[in-house]
Amino acid sequence: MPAEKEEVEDNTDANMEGALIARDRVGVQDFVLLDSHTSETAFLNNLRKRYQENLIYTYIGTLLVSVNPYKELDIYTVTQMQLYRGVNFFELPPHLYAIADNAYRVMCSEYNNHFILISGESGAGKTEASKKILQYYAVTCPTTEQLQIVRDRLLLSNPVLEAFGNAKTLRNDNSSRFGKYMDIQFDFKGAPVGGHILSYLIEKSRVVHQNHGERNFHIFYQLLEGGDKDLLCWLGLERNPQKYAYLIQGRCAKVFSINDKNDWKIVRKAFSIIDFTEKDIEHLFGIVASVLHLGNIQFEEDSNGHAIIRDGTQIKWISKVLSPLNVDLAFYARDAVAKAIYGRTFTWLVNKINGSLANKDSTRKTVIGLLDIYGFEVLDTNSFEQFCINYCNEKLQQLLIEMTLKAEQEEYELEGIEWEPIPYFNNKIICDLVEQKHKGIISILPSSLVVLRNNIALNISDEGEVCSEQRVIWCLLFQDEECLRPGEATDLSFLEKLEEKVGDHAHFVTRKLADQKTRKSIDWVDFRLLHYAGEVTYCAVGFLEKNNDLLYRNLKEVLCNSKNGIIRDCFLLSELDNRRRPETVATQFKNSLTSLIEILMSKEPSYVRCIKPNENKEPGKFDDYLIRHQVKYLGLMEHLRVRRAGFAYRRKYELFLQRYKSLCPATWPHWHGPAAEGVERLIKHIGYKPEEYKLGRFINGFINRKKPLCPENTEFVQLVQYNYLMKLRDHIP
Ligand code: AOV
Ligand code: MG
Repeated sequence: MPAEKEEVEDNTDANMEGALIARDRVGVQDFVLLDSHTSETAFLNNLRKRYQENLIYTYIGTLLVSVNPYKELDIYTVTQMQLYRGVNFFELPPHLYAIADNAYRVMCSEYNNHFILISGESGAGKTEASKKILQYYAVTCPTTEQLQIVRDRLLLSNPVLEAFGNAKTLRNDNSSRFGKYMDIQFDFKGAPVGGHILSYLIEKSRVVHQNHGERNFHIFYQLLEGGDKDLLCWLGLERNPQKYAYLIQGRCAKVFSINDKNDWKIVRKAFSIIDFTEKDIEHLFGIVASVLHLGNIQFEEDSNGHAIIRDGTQIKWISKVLSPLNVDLAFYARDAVAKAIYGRTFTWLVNKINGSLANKDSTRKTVIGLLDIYGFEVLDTNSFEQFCINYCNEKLQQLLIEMTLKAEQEEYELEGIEWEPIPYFNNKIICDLVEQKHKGIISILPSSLVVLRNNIALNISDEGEVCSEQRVIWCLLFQDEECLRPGEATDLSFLEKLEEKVGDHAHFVTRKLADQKTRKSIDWVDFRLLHYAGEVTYCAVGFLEKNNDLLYRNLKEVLCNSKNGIIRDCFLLSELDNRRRPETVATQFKNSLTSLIEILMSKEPSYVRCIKPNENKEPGKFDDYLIRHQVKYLGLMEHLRVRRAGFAYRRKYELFLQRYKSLCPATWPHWHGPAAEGVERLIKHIGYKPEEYKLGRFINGFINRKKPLCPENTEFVQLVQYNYLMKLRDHIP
C-alpha cells in the first residue's frame, strides 16, 4: 500500500506538503487524528476516501475498523505478514495483522490471556477476518516440526466447521449459522500448541427449510458435487441436488461464488489431518445422506387417517414410530428428527475437533481467543433464530460498552482523574428486556405453555417430569382436535404474555402504539423489538416449539439404538431416564452467552469492528446511508471521543517502572522506594508536560498516559502526528 507508506514516512518539513496531499487523498489512518473528531460526516468522509483507495482498515486508537472490500486485495501475503511481525502498532498502515501481532506480543511479554472480538452485521467480514488472524499466527509464530500438525489442524478446523455450519443466505454467500469462540493456546516460547472451540446454537431449522434465495448447509452440496461415484452409490444418493426436497426450497442450489467441488476436496483432506478415522467419516456421511433421504420421505393417509410412508422407502422404522399421526404431523415429526440429528452431529463434530486440537501437556499456557459469531440480521420474516442471533449481538455490544466506554470512564472517576463524561447509548436495557429473570422475554417464553395448559384444563402437574411434559406437548400440538396446527395456540399465548409483561418497555413496540399513525402496524402473529442496531419484527409462529425443542421419546429411543456410532454418541440412552424437564433452547443459549462473557472479561481485549459497505456484495460501492447507520449503532463516534480525550496507555506502577527504569539514573538499576514515587521521579526526569500524562490514585496504581514511552522507538509515528516526536526522541536510548 504505497500511498499509506508515504503518509507514514512523511515526518520531515520537506515532505510536509506531500503528506498533506496524501492525507487529502487517502484520509488519516487513525480517526483520532481527524481534525473534526465529533463530526460523523468527517468520519464517513475519511472512511470513504480510504475505501476508495482500497485502504479498508482504519484505527480508532487500538480498535480496528474494517470495511468489507468484496474483492481480493493483495494485503494478506506472507510478505505482508512478515512485515507486521514484531513491529509496533503505528509504524505501519492499519491492518488485522497489527492487531493480531500486538495481542501476541503483549501475551508473550506479560504472559496473560487475550481475545480478539470481531463484530459487525451479517456479511461485514467477521469470519474472513478471524481466518486471516489465524493464518497470521500460523505463519509468523515460532513452531517445530512436531507442532506443524497442531498448526495444520487449527487451520483446517475452519473448512470443516464452515462446511457443516455455514450456508448461503441472502446477506452472505458464506454466512456463519453458528457462533464460534476459538482459543489458540501458546506455550511459553509463543508457539501455538493447541486449541479449543466453543460453538453456539447452530441454526438447525435450515436443515429442513430455506428461504427463497438461500441454501442448506454447504456440506450437502459439497458431498453431491464432489463425492466420488462409489461414495454416492454407497450412500444411495444421486448427484443432482434437485432430487432432494431439503435442497430445493431456496431455488439456488448452484451459487456462482461457491465452488462446492473444490471445497469438498479441502474438507476431505481436512478430515484426515484432524484425525478422523475412516469409520468416523463413513458414519458422518451416512448421517448427511440420511438427512437428505429423510427429507424425501413422503407420507400418505391410510384408511384410519394415519400416515404411512409412500413408496415403501428404506427407512421403515419411521413409519412404525409415527403411525398414530396424521400426515401433516408425520411430516412435522420427520423434520424434527432431521434437525435433531444434524444439530447433534454438529456438536459431535466440534467435540471431535477439540479432541484433535487438545494439548495434553500440563505446563501453563496462555491463549488468544478469537470470537466470530453470526452477525445482526434482519430478514423479511424473522423467527426464533434471528431473535437468538440478534440477542447474541446485543450481548457482545454490551460487552464492548462495558469494557470500553463505561469501564474507561468509570476508571477515570475511580482514579480521581478529571474527566468530562461522554454520553453513549447503553444497550443493557435491551439485554435486560430479553434475558432478565422472571421478567425478560426468554422467561416469558416457557411460561406461556403453562397458561395454555390451564386454558384447556389439562390436569397435569406443573412440576413437569419430562415424560409428562412431552405428553402435554404431544397432546397440545398433535392429538388435540381443537389444536389448530402445531405451535399456533401456544405462540399466541406467548404474544399475549409479552404484551402483558413487557408491553410498556421502551424497546418493545406494543401493538397498541404500533397501530397508531406513527408506526407501521404489527401483524397479529408478530412482535417488534427496538434493537441497538435497528427495529426488528419477529414472527412468533414456531417460537415456542423451537424453544422447547423436544424430540419425542419414541423417536429418541430409535436413535439411541442406531447402528451409526455418531448417532449413538449423540443420543445417549441415559437421556431417556432423565426425568427433569430439560432447559429450553433460549435459556441454554442465555447461559452459554453468560459464560462466554465471563471468559472474555477475564482476558485482555482487542477489537475489530466490521462494516458492510452495501447490500449487494458489490466491490467498491460505499453506501453512505448504510454505513452511517452502522457507524452510529456500533458506537464508533463515542468510542472516538473517549479515545481522543482519554489516556490510551496505562500500566501498573510496578510494571511501568520495571520496563522503563533504565531511562532515569535515580531509578536505575534499582529503585527501593514505593513504585509510584519511582514512576514520578522517572517521568519528571524525562520531562513530560503535565497535560501529557496523569497519575492515577495510588489505590489502583495506574499511570495513565496519552501515549507510551518508547525506548524501542515505538509508536513514534503517531507521536509525529501529535508533534511530540522531537521531545520524545531526545529520550530514546
Ligand atoms: P460475516 O462473517 O461478517 O457475515 P464474512 O466474513 O463471511 O462475513 O464475509 C462475507 C464475504 O465478504 C466473504 O465471503 C468475502 O467474499 C467477502 N469478504 C469479507 N472480508 C473480506 C476481505 N478482507 N477481503 C476480501 N473479501 C472479503 V455472517 O457469518 O453472515 O454474520 O453471519
Ligand atoms: Mg461469519
